[in-house]
Amino acid sequence: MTTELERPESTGGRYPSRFKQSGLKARHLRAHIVVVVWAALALLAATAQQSLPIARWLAIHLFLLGAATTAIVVWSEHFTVALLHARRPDERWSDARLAGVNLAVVGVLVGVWMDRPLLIGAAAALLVVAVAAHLVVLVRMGRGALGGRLAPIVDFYRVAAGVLIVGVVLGGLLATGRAGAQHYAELRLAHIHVTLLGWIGLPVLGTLFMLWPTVLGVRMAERTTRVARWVLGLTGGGLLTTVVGLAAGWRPPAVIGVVAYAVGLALAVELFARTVRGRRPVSAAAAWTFGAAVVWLCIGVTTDAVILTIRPLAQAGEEVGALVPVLLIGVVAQVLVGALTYLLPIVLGSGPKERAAVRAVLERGWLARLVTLNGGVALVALPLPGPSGAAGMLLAATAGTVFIALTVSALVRAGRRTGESRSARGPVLVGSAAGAVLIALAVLLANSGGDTHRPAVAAGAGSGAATATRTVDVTLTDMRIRPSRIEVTAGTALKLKVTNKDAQRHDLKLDGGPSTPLLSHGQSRTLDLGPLTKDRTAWCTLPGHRAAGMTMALVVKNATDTATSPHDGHTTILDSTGLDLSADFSRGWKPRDPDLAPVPAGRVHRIELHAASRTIEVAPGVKQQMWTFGGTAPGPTLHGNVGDVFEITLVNDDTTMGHGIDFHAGSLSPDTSMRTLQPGQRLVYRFRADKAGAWLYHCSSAPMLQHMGNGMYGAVIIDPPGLKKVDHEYVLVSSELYLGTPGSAAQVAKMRQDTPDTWVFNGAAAQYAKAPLKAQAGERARFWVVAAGPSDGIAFHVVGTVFDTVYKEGAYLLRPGEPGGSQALDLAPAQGGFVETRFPAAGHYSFVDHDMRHAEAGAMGMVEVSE
Ligand SMILES: [Cu+2]
Repeated sequence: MTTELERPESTGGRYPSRFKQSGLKARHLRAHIVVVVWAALALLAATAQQSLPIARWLAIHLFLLGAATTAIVVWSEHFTVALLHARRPDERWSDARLAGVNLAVVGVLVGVWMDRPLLIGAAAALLVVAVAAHLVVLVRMGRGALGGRLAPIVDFYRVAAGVLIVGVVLGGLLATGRAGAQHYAELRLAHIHVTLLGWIGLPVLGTLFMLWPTVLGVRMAERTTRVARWVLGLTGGGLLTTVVGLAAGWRPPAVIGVVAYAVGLALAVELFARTVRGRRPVSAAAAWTFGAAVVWLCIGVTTDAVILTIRPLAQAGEEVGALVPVLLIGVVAQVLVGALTYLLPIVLGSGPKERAAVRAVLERGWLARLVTLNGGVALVALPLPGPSGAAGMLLAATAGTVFIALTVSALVRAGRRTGESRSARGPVLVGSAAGAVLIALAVLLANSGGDTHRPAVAAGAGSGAATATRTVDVTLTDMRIRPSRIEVTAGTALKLKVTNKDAQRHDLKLDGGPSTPLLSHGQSRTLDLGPLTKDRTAWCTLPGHRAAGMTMALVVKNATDTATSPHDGHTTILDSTGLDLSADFSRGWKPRDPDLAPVPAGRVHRIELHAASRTIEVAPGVKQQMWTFGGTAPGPTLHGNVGDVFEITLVNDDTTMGHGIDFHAGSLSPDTSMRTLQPGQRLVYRFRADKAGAWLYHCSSAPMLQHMGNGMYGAVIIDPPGLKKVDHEYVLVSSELYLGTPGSAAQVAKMRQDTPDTWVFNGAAAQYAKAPLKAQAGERARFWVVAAGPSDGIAFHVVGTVFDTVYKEGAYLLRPGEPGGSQALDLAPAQGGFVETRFPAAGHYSFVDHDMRHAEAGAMGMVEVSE
């Protein structure tokens, strides 16, 4: 028994006959345009990782959920018809299912983008319905159909559809926050395995059983049916075991399942390898592309098994996550490329001549593209330092972009012939696809320009032929340059081999040049200084690093010029001229809203925080560059109940330096969650607020004095259980403020000496004196106070009132009805609490830091109480 697919085209096969029905051809054309548009959007998102929120998530899901899913739904239905000799399912329903899938995908993507849990839930439900309908059709086509010896392949599609439903449910739980905090890491792992190895991996394997010999132009091996059954049993069963193991947080079954999957994969690969003959394949381009994809799948599955074996599940997520781009590009993109290269000519061409023409377009430069793409994947996969990963992505993206462009051009040609193009729809779709590709290309080109690998400029090199030469190893570590002082005799030609051993990036610049580029961890550069005739200094140019002590002196012995005063560098120093607190803030200035917003619905609170520099009016008429979380200093106040989970995505939008974050409200190992993120990096910081209190959060990157002193802090308020409602609930974060260029020597000196220019509530001096809080006589108010420092605490007092409630650092010191009263809430740096009082009558009640140096310099405000 043979199927039409077993007849290679080169032998004059009848396969294309089905596509002669122009309706089917037009539908396939449309479906492929959709695939191309999804793929192009994914490429675009992948290039925008620095600027777009959730860009990495978007790129992965645009590609897998958009492009790959559309392709799998279309082709699995088509192949099922062909393999089972079944009747084609009703066209309109097929279209409806495909539309449902695509609509659902749009809903999921938009829902996650805009953080709308309801939309995510509804879209996920629609996706489940559409995929379930697809599954039903695949199952029903089996009934009464003749079947063939390739019938088991259809089972791959059926199992995959069932698996996608599981994947969507898991993804929905994760995206809407229903997964909870404890099992988040394990469920995410389960989601990744189900979707990548199941929904994508199984149809790919199944299809290859028939497509591989077809592409090679050889007969299918006799034992294909048997092997296919075994492979499905091992991979499907293994996947089920893995997912159950992961979901239950139990490692042994997870490992066993992946190993079973790997054994199944090995069986398939063995069959594929034996199918290869010396003959010239029908499409060498498709054959090599499929071959490469299978190799990456094997590498991915093996690495996955190793990671799950040696890492605790809670920590395996990050490493498995690093595999995702490898599988995405190496396997999924490559299988798509191979399948389209072989199948599109069959779909689009109506005779051998036309087919050959389409194939010629799609195979243009295939060998170069194959090498580029796989070289790129290898660079991404290998644990090489810094820029090689980005270079790999760029290579792979270039190959992908070229293929998309070729596909678009093939589709455009076919569209012209089908007559479909007479309606406006075809050109519009093709046009938008082409536009997306062009934009992707432009972004890629734009992004590829900004590398820092200019060679170090040699100053005076070569002029000291007769002088002694000395090379010194210099390391950058712990915010220090070691050695910090080098002495040489006059005329010595000096070379510095600079190595960065710090987790943060640093560079080394000498006064008057040369300088190294920014060095990542482990990178080194040699600077040739030539013969040294006078003292010189060197430092790290990253903001604040020089002030924190990253300087080095090069001292010439016996030199006539013994001046050792360091140069002043290139930082402009803004001297504090004293603040005029009686002046007005600029027009359009708005005070920071001091009201505590109610606890948002749900037990999981998701916040995306961007670390970025902003210029902010910090005192009447005084603007200052601040380092911020979320564009404000202090950063946004988080509010929750005991037991709530906070999922903070920190994105470092700062282009010049690294930042991290530390939430005092949760307890967890600082090692990974509080690490420094380099520019463009992101981190998901998840903690459960198990204890009530007014907590500080702040930047966790060195030097913390500068990062906090420049504004990177905020408050987390966790209500104690049973907290009574009051008429007004305010949050006041107190801090010092240091004017001047952030990181400059003068500003950092003020921080070190604890001589701030002003003390402030919520980031601006005297702001609530200019814009008083409003209340009515007899109303009850609660003041949450957090002392952010970085160095000074606070004695919070409201003039004209007595506090009847004091809650400090997790406990009540005083409750209403007790005989005592309180006058000030004293907090050391990083402490927090609240006080409550009732305003007895109309009037102007000042609130202050009762350290009068602080109050008079800005730490004061007003509650205006009316009748
Ligand atoms: Cu920072």
